Amino acid sequence: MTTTSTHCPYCGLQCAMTLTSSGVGEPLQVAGRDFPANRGGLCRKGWTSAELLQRSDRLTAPLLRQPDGTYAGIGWEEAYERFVAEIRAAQQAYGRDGVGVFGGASLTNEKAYLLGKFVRVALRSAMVDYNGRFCMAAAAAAGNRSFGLDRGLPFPVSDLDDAHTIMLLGSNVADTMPPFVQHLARARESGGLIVVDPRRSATAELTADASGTHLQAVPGTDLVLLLGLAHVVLADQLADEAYLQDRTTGLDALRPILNQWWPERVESVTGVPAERIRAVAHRLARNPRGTYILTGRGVEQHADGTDTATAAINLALLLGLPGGQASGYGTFTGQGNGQGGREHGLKADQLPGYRAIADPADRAAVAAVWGIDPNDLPGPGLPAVQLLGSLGVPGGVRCLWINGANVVVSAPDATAVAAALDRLDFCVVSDFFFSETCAHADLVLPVTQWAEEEGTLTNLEGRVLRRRTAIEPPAGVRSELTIITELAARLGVRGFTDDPAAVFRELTAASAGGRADYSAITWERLDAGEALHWPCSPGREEGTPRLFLDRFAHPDGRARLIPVRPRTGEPLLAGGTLVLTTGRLLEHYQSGTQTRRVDSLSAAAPEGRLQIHPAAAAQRGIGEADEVEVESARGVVRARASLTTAIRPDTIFLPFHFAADHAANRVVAARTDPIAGIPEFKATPVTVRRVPAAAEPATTTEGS
Ligand SMILES: Nc1nc2c(c(=O)[nH]1)N[C@H]1C(S)=C(S)[C@@H](COP(=O)(O)OP(=O)(O)OC[C@H]3O[C@@H](n4cnc5c(=O)[nH]c(N)nc54)[C@H](O)[C@@H]3O)O[C@H]1N2
Ligand SMILES: Nc1nc2c(c(=O)[nH]1)N[C@H]1C(S)=C(S)[C@@H](COP(=O)(O)OP(=O)(O)OC[C@H]3O[C@@H](n4cnc5c(=O)[nH]c(N)nc54)[C@H](O)[C@@H]3O)O[C@H]1N2
Ligand code: SF4
Ligand SMILES: [Mo]
Repeated sequence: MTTTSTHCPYCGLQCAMTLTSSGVGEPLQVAGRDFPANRGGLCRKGWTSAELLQRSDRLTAPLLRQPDGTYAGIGWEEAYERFVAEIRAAQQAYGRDGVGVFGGASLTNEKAYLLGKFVRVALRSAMVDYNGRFCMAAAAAAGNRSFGLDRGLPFPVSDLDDAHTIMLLGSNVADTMPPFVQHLARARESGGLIVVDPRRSATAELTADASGTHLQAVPGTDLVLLLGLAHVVLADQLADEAYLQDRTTGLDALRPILNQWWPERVESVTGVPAERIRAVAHRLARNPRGTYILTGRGVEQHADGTDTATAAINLALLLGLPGGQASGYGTFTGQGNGQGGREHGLKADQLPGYRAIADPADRAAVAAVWGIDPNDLPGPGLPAVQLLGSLGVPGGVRCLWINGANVVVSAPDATAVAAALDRLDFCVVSDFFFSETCAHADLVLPVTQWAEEEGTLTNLEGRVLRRRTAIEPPAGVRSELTIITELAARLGVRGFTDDPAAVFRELTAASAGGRADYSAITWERLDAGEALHWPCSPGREEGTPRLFLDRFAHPDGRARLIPVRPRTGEPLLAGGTLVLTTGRLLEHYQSGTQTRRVDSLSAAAPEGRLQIHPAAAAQRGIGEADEVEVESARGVVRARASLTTAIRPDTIFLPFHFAADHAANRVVAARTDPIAGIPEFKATPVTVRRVPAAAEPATTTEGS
């Protein structure tokens, strides 16, 4: 028997687990392992994660699409040669930016770093971005703008254990990070759990036990709600004047905006009663020590996501929370390596160490590590949605490598994305299963899974963790580190290695002096179990569990209060439309490539039901379990209805884990936040109608 200590393959909580093998070919046994984030707990996805290692539909050879549309297994040598020939052809015909890469934040730090380096150094293309753009981009942009730095939680998760008041905006941790719920225990008991969600989600339900608060705001109105809370803080003199004086700038520009958002006016927009707004503001101000404000995708995945996250930070600053010993603002990093993925150069505008690709000093620092002239580094490329929009059109990317994303399911306007992939001269997808996106590839490359590889990831609190090999990969699969190194060699570029420890050493060197500085972190220190939160650099070897205690990261050490205003334009609800919001089920992960293949998870949640209020359903003649169509300007999605009073009557909810006719992203538009480029996944105006059973006349289904 061998036991390996590692972490779950899925979300950003990165629960610690052990994998025990009782022999070659035997299934691995999963057990929770003690660790501050999960304290031995795992959710259903973690418990069943090892089932995916031995599935018979695992990809085990490169697949090349044949003229008749079928796929034939080929050798790795042929796969590399073909891919390189296509790269050369596309770059010759269309220039360097004719080739691009779409990455993912499930990749280890080493893979993310090497892939970013490959694009900039071997392809010399600007065109790289990743699915973290769909996820963390708004809160990241807001953190950078307000604090001068973005780390999801700027404090250890376990600090929350002592909190008496926690406001969660648009986060459903009870389903998305179940072991995290234990960190809410004290706030729940103290009546200080405040959840803002248009649904009475499993997390909102946690407010029931000790008179916590659930604010059921209209989707997309969180910015107004936050302005209203901040209004009360100023009007009722609850602000921390000394903190504002010493640690912030910008109040003068913010004040006139806040003055306009008194609670009764906010109620008319958000649907949240004015008295509850006042009560919540007073609760947040009661004792700043022990108070936290946290945001999730529900408030961030909007066309005004950056401004909404900023409004949450403004509120926290007025109360004096950020940079306290036992208080703060934070956001929940979603994917397993959502934090590290955005630090090591997969983002169109960034270089390793969370450096800016447009900054001359940052370019020079990274170019020196890579042994190239800074002038040879490309500039910023296109953010994810725009990158996908550029595929196969004049001036756009013609040859694309997707590595760690299932965009045909997870990107907005999914039908258009599928068509864009089909316009490419050559499309390569690396995955361990034949995802829906693989079906649009010319070449599919099979890669290792988490338990078959060594590496590091950075969890939602900026702590760097070790992923370890528990089992040999099937013959025929390769790590991305090997694939990248082989491709670089064939492109005649040196300086790439597939040894994860060596890549880690290189990335820590490349991060030295950057915002996310890993330069004092070593593989050995991680293996010894040290808790190392970045920045961790010479002179600061113990790492930084809590950021901003003395100063914020702007040159003057102060945080910025930013004058954000509600968006203007068309109201979401007009002429019988409903607002569709989308999100997650406990059982499924993301685009579902993995969890839809786990039998117990698929049995528990075989399909994505449309949550709709009984009143909205009755108006449309929809009954429980009826098949319905949801239609927007972009397309139509099908689902069976699930009638529930847990959702606002003007709002419907669909999970996005399902494919084809059931892919929620067929109706979500590719509308993005102007600052962060994050798509508006959380508010789409739609009409809903019942699909008649085969024998019924179609005319009975008219309605909206
Ligand atoms: N089971 C499971 N867990 C996961 C994942 C998964 O796919 N499945 N993915 C991981 C990843 S990558 C991420 S990013 C996280 C995401 O974790 P969460 O942010 O918790 O997940 P979501 O379900 O996307 O959205 C959270 C809540 O926002 C609410 N919401 C929708 N619109 C609005 C709005 O306009 N305002 C407000 N205030 N709330 C709104 C939804 O009703 C939902 O309950 O989860 C991680 N964990
Ligand atoms: N409507 C709607 N859409 C959304 C969201 C929403 O709330 N609503 N949420 C968005 C968010 S927050 C996110 S994070 C995205 C995520 O969505 P996706 O980008 O689709 O993410 P995944 O499904 O995690 O991963 C995609 C593929 O990568 C593969 N994979 C996993 N690990 C590896 C690896 O190490 N290497 C390689 N090569 N492949 C790997 C998986 O098998 C899977 O097929 O979806 C976004 N889409
Ligand atoms: S909460 Fe996240 S990290 Fe923990 S077991 Fe579940 S999916 Fe894995
Ligand atoms: Mo995410």
